[in-house]
Formats: sequence, structure tokens, C-alpha cells
Amino acid sequence: MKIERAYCIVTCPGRNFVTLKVVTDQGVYGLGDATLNGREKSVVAYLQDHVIPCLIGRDPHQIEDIWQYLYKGAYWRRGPVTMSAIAAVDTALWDIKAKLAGLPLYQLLGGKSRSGVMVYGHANGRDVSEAVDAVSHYLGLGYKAVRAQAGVPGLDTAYGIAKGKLFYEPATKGLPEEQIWSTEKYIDFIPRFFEAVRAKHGFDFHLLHDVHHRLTPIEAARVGKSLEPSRLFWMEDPTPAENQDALRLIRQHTVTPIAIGEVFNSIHDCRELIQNQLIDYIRTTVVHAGGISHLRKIAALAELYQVRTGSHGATDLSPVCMGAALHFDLSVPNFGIQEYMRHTDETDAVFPHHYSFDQGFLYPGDAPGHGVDIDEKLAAKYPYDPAYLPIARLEDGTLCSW
Ligand code: KDG
Ligand code: MG
Repeated sequence: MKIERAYCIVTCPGRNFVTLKVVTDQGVYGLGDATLNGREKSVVAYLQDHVIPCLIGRDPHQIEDIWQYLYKGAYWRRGPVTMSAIAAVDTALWDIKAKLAGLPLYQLLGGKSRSGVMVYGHANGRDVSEAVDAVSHYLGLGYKAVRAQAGVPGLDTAYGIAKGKLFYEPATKGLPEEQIWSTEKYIDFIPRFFEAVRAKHGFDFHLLHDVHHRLTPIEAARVGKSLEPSRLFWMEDPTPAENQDALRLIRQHTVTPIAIGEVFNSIHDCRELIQNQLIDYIRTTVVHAGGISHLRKIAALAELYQVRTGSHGATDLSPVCMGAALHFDLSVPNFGIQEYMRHTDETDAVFPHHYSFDQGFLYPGDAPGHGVDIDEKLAAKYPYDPAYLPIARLEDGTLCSW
């Protein structure tokens, strides 16, 4: 069997997605997500100009060899563009292999290690009372785990606050939006916010929070410590992860669990954090970290150190990524939780899928492959529409991490 052709499908059913379709000479095809929010066209060019020509004529069964060929063969290693492109090929090839076997992908990954995938949803509000109500909404939908974010008093915008009710979408059309950030205001506010959430809803569900890379190590240590009475499931991205020694300092001060990794694209980005047990959850995901094959290696390393998985699952990761991630989540022994930001109805229509939500869990379904397809005719009705993530500045104008 041979790969006959492969091409990228770019569509914007409310937001931009890039999908790679790999077609074999027997007509069986596989899909991989290649979406890199705000930098979509770089991955398209990388795939079209440099990867697809090297795939034609290869045996699609040779997943690991093709992965190594694309990784080592490029000479230039890692990076979000390269690794998203490799991930798309890898995901599509696993999809093909599982379809040919007539099995849902998780069966090829060793079968089920659990019956369903616990997911967390995003509750957010412009102020405490709106956010507390949003948590009620998610608990009412059956979620066992909820991420809570609220607007910070004195700041017009805050990371994580949705424009719609269920769909948080930070990217905006046109050039990047500028937002103002104040760590001081946030640090004062955040423990009071979580006290209010626990006071209203109690402790019988998992509560998560995303700091979104905004603090210095000592500030993050203070925040982690101040949130201990609210017993968080995790505090995510407390500091920018380039400085990994920061985590040692944070660990010395707090037992609030830490999750990091949504911007990582390789096992080498997280190796030291895992081996030194500086994190509790690793958030690498299928699309940005080299696909199913590479993610399994990261999970196997993490398993040795009792670090669990908590893959990124924001709306900018397409349903193809979500479908593939669920098979991974179902199979790995050290699964922790899966982020699940729902897609809009328009997006779901472009990507018909077999996964389903019930009482706080997602189930990938038993269709052969990863169970997510694309309606190319419908996709063509939504042309690419450039959008960027915001940038953040301190109140004095200094550029900081968004
Ligand atoms: O594209 C960036 C988003 O995926 C990111 O801001 C979402 O931090 C995020 C999360 O935890 O979902
Ligand atoms: Mg995050």
C-alpha cells in the first residue's frame, strides 16, 4: 500500500483550522489536525512545500519510520511549526492504520485503561458572581471538573473570559488586540474568588485555574500557597516555562498541584520537569507535540514519575485533535484529565465526529480510526480569515506574557 496524495484543508467555521488529509492508493484516508493558532499558514506551507512531496509513494503503515524521517531528516529539529506538521502526518497515519484494521484507534494503542475520559470545562465570568454562576452551569451539565476564571477588579480585560457562554475564543480578527495586565490586582483578588466558588459549590468537584504564564516564581509561589485552602486540582502555567528552575522555587512553597506543557512541542521540553517531579500534570497535546506517537513517549516517561496527563483541548485545537486525544487518553495508564472546550455548531458540522459527552466524561466511540471526519464541501464555504491571539502590557506599557 502507498500514500497516493496528501493535501491541506484550511477552513474557518467561526475560527481557523488546518487539517491534513492523507489518501492511500486503496482509497482509505486519514486526517490529522495541523492548526497552530495565529500562525496557521506557516504549517500549511511547511506541509505543502516540504513534507507532502516526501510522503508520496511511502507505505502508510510505517508510522514510526515516517515520524523519524520527518524529524531527523529535516536536520532542523523541534519547534511548533515543524512539530505540528509532523503531528498532522502521524495522526493521519494512525487513523489510516486503525481504519484498515477495522478498529477504533484506542485498540491499537493497547486498549482501554478506563471506561471514559474525565474532562474539564471552562467556567468564566466578568466578575465573581458571574463566574460562580458559570460554575453552577457546568456542574448542572454533569461536569466533575471545572476550570474557573474571573475578570479582575480594576482591569478591563482578563485572560480566559469568554465572549459567549460555552465557547471561549481569545483570537480576534485583524491585528492582535492589546490588553492591560496587573499582577498586583490579580494576586489580591484570586484567593477571594476561589473562596467564593468553594463557599457556593463546596468541595465535591475538581476545580482548576489557568494563570497563563503571567507570574514571576515568587509571585506564583504566593498564589499557589494562597489557593491551598480551595484545594485546586491544578494551577496551570504559573510562570513562563522557558525558565524551568522557577518550578523548584514554587514547589518549595506550595502543595497546589502544577500543570504545564500546552506550548511544549517535544519530550525534551518537559523531560527535566518530569524527571525532577516539578510538575504534577503534563499538558502536551496531539497537534502541537508530534502526534500520537510522540505523545505516547511523553506519557511513558511521565508514568515513571507519577506525573499524569492533562492534555490541552482549547477551541483552537480542532475536533480532529480532540478525537485523536480521546483515544490516547483512554489508553494511557497515567491519564489525569482532558481539557474540553466545546466547539461551535458550525465547527461540529464541518467535522462530523463519533465522540460524545455524558456526565462529565467524553467517549471516543467505536468507529474505525479516530472517529473524526471532515465535510470538505462545507469546509470550502468558510475561507481562511486571519486572526491573532492578544498581547498583554503592564499598566505602564511594558510588554508582558499574555
Ligand atoms: O491558542 C492559545 C489557547 O489555546 C490558550 O490560550 C488556551 O491556555 C489555554 C488553555 O488552557 O486552554
Ligand atoms: Mg492554558
